[in-house]
Amino acid sequence: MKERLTEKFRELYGSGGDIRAYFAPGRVNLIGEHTDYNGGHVFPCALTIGTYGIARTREDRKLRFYSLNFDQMGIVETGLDELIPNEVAGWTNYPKGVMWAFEKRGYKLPHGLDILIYGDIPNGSGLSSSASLEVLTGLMLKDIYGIDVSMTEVALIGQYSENNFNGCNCGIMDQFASAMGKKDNAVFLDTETLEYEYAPVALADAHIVITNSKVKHSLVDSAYNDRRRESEEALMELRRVIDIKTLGDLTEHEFEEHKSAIGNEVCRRRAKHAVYENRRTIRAVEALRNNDIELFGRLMNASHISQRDDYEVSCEEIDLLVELAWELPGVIGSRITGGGFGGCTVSIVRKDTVDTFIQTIGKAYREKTGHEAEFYVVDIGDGAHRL
Ligand code: GAF
Repeated sequence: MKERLTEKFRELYGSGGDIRAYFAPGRVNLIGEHTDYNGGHVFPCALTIGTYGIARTREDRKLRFYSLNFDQMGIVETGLDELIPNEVAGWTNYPKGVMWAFEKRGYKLPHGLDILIYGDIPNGSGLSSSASLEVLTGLMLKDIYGIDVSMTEVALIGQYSENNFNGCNCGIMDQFASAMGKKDNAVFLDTETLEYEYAPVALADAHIVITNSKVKHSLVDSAYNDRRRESEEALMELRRVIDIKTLGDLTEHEFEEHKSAIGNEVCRRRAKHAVYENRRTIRAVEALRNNDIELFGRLMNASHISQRDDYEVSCEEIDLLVELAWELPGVIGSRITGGGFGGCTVSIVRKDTVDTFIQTIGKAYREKTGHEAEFYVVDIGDGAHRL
């Protein structure tokens, strides 16, 4: 891939100079959904698909971007002194946002860049193509300009740019997984303290399978931001009766004891999900460490129900995929993964039933929705790195 992209880079921008190549992965979250902006835990892993970037510095302050995923846009030209979000600029708002965020944090970007991007994460699948592009850009700037910034900070800068430049109030999970992922491991992250541990995902006779619904409902970002606001409203009300910093501080029991302080029924359900999902995630990691994969699967199923009924981030197509999976022998657990409102499910499936899983679900889903689902048997890869 590196050679092919470097050749394309030379074709576009000419040869010579110090041309560098980078990769930042997408992620799949195993459990711990919508907990990362509620002070809870998450358990994602980095994928082997993601975003590739080739870059070379320029002598002036110009920026030139080209994406093989958006050939029709051609070379997009802008400059380091023009870092403002702009609808026409499409995908380039993500790397521009990261550059803006670096400068905001006081890291000077002394000169411009020529950049070529290629991503192999399916569009709109919810497997974090934008977070991987942000982390890729952060790593590129860190390496090319020799900026002394940790990869955790690169993740935080990516999140900051997404929140403040691109208008989605996401948590830290996606950028963190892309920056800090580790081959064959999931990252058990406390999103309040940013303390994390790697947990080996050795499933013996099972695979992680992602099913792409190929559906993405509109208004995803605004619905996501609404969920965040509703959770925060619930937190404010709970704080009047119990001394907590985040919803992640609460046990299920404490929540049940104090939930009547939340006046609005919808906000109460949002908070319930955040509290219970956090506890499920902690239990699920413990189950994995004890090789109790059946319990891990049951917690995944409960996570789905909670997102469907209390957090309301699922949709018909995703519920169908999950319910079809639950009916099949050999499926240990299945749930919606990522931000929601379409995108993907994640399932743990016994190796000898993976083919049946793909055929049976693919066929039933096609018959009922007219959509062609896609399936990926997951390899867990490393976090962002130079190639
Ligand atoms: C999206 C967000 F970007 C993450 O921060 C996280 O909140 C996730 O949805 C839901 O768990 O991927």
